[in-house]
Amino acid sequence: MKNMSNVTGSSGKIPPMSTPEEKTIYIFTSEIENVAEDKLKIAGDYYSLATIVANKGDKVTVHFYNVDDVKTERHSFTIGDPYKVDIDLGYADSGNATFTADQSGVFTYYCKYHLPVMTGQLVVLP
Ligand SMILES: [Cu+2]
Repeated sequence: MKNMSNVTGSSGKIPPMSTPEEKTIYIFTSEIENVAEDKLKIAGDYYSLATIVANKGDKVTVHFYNVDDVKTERHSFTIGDPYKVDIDLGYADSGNATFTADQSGVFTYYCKYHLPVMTGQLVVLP
């Protein structure tokens, strides 16, 4: 751990840890085989990527693919405030969304159709 007083500039403010960059993320729907969804009352679906890490200020583009083999199954990649992302896909569909990660913190992304299991975390480092 660096002594923070050494990294403050002449303005007295702590400079950003990195310069903003463009990040491109690819996420697929995925499924645990042989989950008896009706009996267990839970979905076996998940995202191919459980965590997205970005630095504050990054321009993040998410490409999301519904590769579910069930033709009636929809999936979404959704983040609430402050990013308000909603990629909602039918069978064999794909979509993308771009946002600037201007607020640091941990934000849940989730599929509207397969809660509580189909979730992940967007981590925006300060
Ligand atoms: Cu889903």
